Amino acid sequence: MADIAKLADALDAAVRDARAIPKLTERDPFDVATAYLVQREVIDRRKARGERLAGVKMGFTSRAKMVQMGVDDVIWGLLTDAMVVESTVDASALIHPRIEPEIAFLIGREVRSPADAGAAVAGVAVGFEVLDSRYEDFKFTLPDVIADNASAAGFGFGSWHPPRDLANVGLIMEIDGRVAQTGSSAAILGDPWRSLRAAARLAQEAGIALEPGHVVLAGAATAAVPLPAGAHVRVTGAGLGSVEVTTR
Ligand code: OOG
Repeated sequence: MADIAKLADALDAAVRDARAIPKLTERDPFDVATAYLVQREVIDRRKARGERLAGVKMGFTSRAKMVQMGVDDVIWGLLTDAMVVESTVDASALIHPRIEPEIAFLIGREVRSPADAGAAVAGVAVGFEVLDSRYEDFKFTLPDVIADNASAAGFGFGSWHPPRDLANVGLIMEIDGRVAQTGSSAAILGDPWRSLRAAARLAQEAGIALEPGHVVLAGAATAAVPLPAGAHVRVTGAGLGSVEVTTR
């Protein structure tokens, strides 16, 4: 039987020391259900240190990401307020950060069921996610990446817009003025609203309440790119404006 506390300790220490660790399944294989228990335990530790749940993120909702990372199932992770990026990211506090464009949803009232999730959304925005796998070489199996909270390290979003059709929003991610990735929100499960409903379903199954003020990241529309120190990144979504971040 996997030792949840021990696995959570290893991941928690990797975040705090900004040091990569070997894949946890290498020594001690575990399944997806166990991986989610580890994820929960890691977040519980962060909460015990004063962090609050700020939302959830969906992962591997696009082909580009599945192919990039060699996995084939949708996953999710938990976001805390300490992961919110206002305008700068300290890359030196991370292991090997990457960034990817996102569509974000702002929850306006408690989500009672997956079917109710759309009506509970108060706003939509273009966003980004900073990923930082705690594993060596950014390589993992599905249970490893789930235990590692879906590589979540930080996230940001532009200004909120009224809920709208998001089936084909053009997304551009520029790094230092050069286009690094382009894509369409259609890459996110065909429509990011589908990803929102999937998040609501997973939250319900996990007994986690999606509450007013929480943010749901629908998942990247493109592959992620390395995020070096001293970079300036801008992600623009057609009709949604843009969001910028610099690294130091
Ligand atoms: C895991 C996180 C995947 C996405 O948007 O697909 C993800 C990773 O690639 O490290 O967040």
